[in-house]
Amino acid sequence: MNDIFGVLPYGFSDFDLIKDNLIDCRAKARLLQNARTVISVLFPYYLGEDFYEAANVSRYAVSEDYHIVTAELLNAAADKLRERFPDNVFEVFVDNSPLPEVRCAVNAGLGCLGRNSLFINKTYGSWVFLGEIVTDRHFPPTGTKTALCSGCDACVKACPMGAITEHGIDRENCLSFLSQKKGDLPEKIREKMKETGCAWGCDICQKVCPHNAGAAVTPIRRFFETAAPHVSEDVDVEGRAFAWRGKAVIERNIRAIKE
Ligand code: B12
Ligand code: SF4
Ligand code: SF4
Repeated sequence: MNDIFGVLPYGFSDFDLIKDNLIDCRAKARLLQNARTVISVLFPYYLGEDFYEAANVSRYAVSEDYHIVTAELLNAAADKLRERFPDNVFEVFVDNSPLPEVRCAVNAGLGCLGRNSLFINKTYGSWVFLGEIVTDRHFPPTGTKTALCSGCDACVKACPMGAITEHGIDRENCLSFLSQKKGDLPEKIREKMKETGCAWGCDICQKVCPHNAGAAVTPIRRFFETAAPHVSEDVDVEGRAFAWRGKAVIERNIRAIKE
């Protein structure tokens, strides 16, 4: 399979393990009725600290929109799988999908679940995007046990919104969620954003995580080539992770962190 996924870490898990945890969304209709295996693929995106010195958006939004990059890589892999296994179906998913992606990657043995609700890999830390190929073909599972982070609570203590609770993320209170909301933001949220200096998303619960110390940089060259860490109000949103919300939202946030 290395000829299919190249240097990207990947693993297999039984679809049955997540069939009761599917997320309700439109893409659910694309799920195969007789799905057997989820192939989880990791897309590391860490560029190294120097790249983020002038950043005013979250690290995941620094390079070209990951939905575009990962979908291209996953579709190319799915095409190769279709050639090799012509009797089977291979369906690509990323982010906006019925698959609980963190759980899938943990099930495939690729890493552990963080208290910050994110997936953490030994080499790349939590600086990875997750994508999947679902198929009706059986592949032997590569994970056998559920794994949790060291539970140091650094993320819980560092979260400026107190959004990491015993029951997971209080998403309505998470700055990442709030930065994507349309309309006016309450003054206290604008102030929090200004304190963090981040106009899109939030990285605090990842920056403090000891599993991210010494994370390896991405082998995906395109993330380096397209890196634009500092975003100004006249940014061209085309091809950026914040484009789907429209220009007004990122403009509003940039004003908020400058106020
Ligand atoms: C909705 C969403 C958000 C929401 C809510 C996030 C949340 N944690 O609830 C908001 C907008 C806040 C958000 C923010 C971010 N997100 Co987001 N988000 C999603 C999305 C689309 C769905 C998540 C979801 O609803 N899952 C279902 C609910 C039920 O999950 P849950 O409550 O967390 O519980 C799950 C796990 O805890 C796990 N679990 C619980 N108990 C146990 C026990 C065991 C033993 C195991 C194995 C698992 C397990 O299983 C549960 C079900 O999946 C996923 C993509 C996807 N399809 O999965 C991306 C995703 C999770 N997001 C991603 C990213 C990058 C982010 C941000 C880091 C972006 C940023 N820098 O601002 C932040 C991080 C905030 C945070 N600390 O979570 C990546 C995470 C990559 C990674 N390494 O984990 C994903 C996977 C997208 C992708 N394709 O790469 N996100
Ligand atoms: S992304 Fe930011 S606001 Fe959201 S849980 Fe993590 S530290 Fe808290
Ligand atoms: S900071 Fe600590 S508790 Fe939070 S995800 Fe990382 S190891 Fe787990």
